[in-house]
Parts: sequence; C-alpha cells; structure tokens
Amino acid sequence: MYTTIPHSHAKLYGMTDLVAVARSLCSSGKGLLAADESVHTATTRLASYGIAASPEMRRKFRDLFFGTEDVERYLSGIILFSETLSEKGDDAKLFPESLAARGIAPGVKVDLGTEPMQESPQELITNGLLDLPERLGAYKKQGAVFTKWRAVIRIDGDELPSTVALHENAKRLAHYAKEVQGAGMVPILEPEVLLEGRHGRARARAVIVETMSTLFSVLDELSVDKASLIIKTAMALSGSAIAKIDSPEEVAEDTVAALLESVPRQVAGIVFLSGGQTPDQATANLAAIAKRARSANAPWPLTFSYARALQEEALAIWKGKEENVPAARAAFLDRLKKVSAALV
Ligand code: 5MM
Repeated sequence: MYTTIPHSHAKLYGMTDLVAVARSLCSSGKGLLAADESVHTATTRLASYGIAASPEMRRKFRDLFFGTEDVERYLSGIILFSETLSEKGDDAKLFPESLAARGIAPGVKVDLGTEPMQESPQELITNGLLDLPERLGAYKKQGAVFTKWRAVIRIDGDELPSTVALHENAKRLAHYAKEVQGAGMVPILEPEVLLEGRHGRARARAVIVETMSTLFSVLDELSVDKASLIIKTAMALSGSAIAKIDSPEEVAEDTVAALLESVPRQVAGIVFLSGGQTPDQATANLAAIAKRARSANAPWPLTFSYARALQEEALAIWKGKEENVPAARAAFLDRLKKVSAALV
C-alpha cells in the first residue's frame, strides 16, 4: 500500500506518491497516534503512573498500544521514536512490519530535541539537521514512510515568541521538510505553540497565525512542496496558568480562523496535538473544530495526532502490569473510537 522510493530515485518519482501518502494519512477518516516519546519523556511519563522505565518496559509500553486489536480501523499512521523502529512486538514481528501489514503507516520523529536559543535563552530551538540525511536513509530502510519534526513556541505576554525564535525554528523546519521530501518520505511539521502561560485565547490565536505565516514564507523561499507536507498544530486555547476553560465552540472558532488565515490551501492536511488537554477536552474540541471547518469550507483535511489524550486513560489502568493489559487496551480502543467519531 505504501510506495517505497529508493533515496536516489526520489526526485525521479516526483512528489505524486508523497502527495498520495500524505493525503491518505489525513483524509481517510482516521488519525495518528503520536508514540514518539523520546527516552527522557517516556521515562517521565511512565514514572507518573508509577512505572519504572527500562528498555524492555518502553517496548511493552509501545506494544500495549500497537498490539491492540482493531486499531487499524481508527489509525492511518503511528509516529514512532527511532528506537522502536528496530523493536519487536509480543507477536515477534518488527513493529514497522506488523503495523504496515495492518495498513497503519509507520512514521518516525527525526528531530533530536530542543535546547535554549543563544540569542533568546528563554526560548527553545530544535536540533537534528546535522546528520539528518544519513538518518533518513536508515529510517526509510527500517520501514518509515513519514517523519515528524517538533519546534516549540513559547508565549510570554507580548514579549515572546521573539521574531528571531520564530524565524530560526521556521528555517529549521523548512530545511527538515526539504530533506525528507528529497529522501522520498512525507514530512510532518509541528511548530507547537505551548499551552503553558498566562495568555488568553486571542493571544494564542495570534501566535498561531504568526508562527504559520513565518513558516510558510520560509517554506516558499526554499521552494518546499506544500502538497506533500502535513502541518501538526496546537489548538487556540487560553494559557494553562489562567483558570479559564474555553468552550469547544470558542476553541473551534479561533483555531479554524487562525489556520484559514495562515495555512495555504495546498497542504495535504492539518493534524492536531492534544498539548495537555484532558482526553475529554481534546475529543470535544476536535469535534467542534471539525464541524466549524466543514461550515467554513476549510480547504484541507483535518484529523488528530494525539499522544497523551489517547494514551492517558490506558496508562492509568495498565500500571506496567501484564494482568492489566486487556483492560488498558479496551480503554485505549474506547478513546480512539470517541476521537475518531469526533471527526464526522
Ligand atoms: C509524545 O510526545 C512527542 C515527543 O516529545 P519529546 O520529543 O519531548 O519526547 C511530541 O512530539 C508529541 O508528538 C506531540 O507534542 C503531541 O503530543 P500530545 O501529548 O501533545 O498530544
């Protein structure tokens, strides 16, 4: 189902196959599971459920979700962490192979995490471009058909994000996208506007517009093909440090307006991160966004690419114990059904 294009032939094939892969990830009525927690994040995440992390516990953590029966009805793809590409599930099959056999496209996070920016130390810049071409070749051989790069955009009043941070993160996202398309894989560009802060929803909306506008102007400068890329974004939400719960309709109005203002119609699709919302909030907000996008005739397909909002309930049941696997998987499947139903 997913075309493998040899690295050297990617340009020969043009972008047609990539457009088809990108579209199929976003517009099949299914969505993505973000299971790309790095070692540090996975360790912290598991610890918050009382689970001591180890390489084997991380493998079991992945298998809990990937080994759930019927997930292919709701998932078009899964974003993996690089170590997972070479691991096997309890069925003794390599994860990318067993996912692809079930029609779930395997993808991989290719950024190497963030560090403070020299010019603006309160902000973060994402690393990973240096050895990217070599790593892409290896990931592709391991079965990845798409990739993801996350940039972190912090709001602090009217001061942050700074122009320099927005521009440098956009530049790196654009170089990443160009490399990935050249290697014959689909890039997901994730400039995450963080929920943390004391800002209101209107400020989040404005920052999403500024972030996307900066990104697309740099993508155009580098002639990156927009039809074979996917945008992963946060929703427009009031900052987590103020006690305001936005209604789904408010979130939908500001999120869809921000994206209509700043994301060109050619992109293959837009996927949402859950960004610290509860599973119920992330589900209700997605439903309102999908409805609003339909009534506004939004040009791009939309779907979910959640990590925490899909995994949280299952992890709370699992607690790292074998006997809890069936109940944890049932909770995961139940949440997936609800999130998928939000799209229609
Ligand atoms: C799962 O978290 C992903 C990787 O984060 P680290 O590199 O810090 O380990 C992250 O990129 C994730 O894909 C998105 O932020 C979406 O996750 P949420 O939990 O916001 O839906």
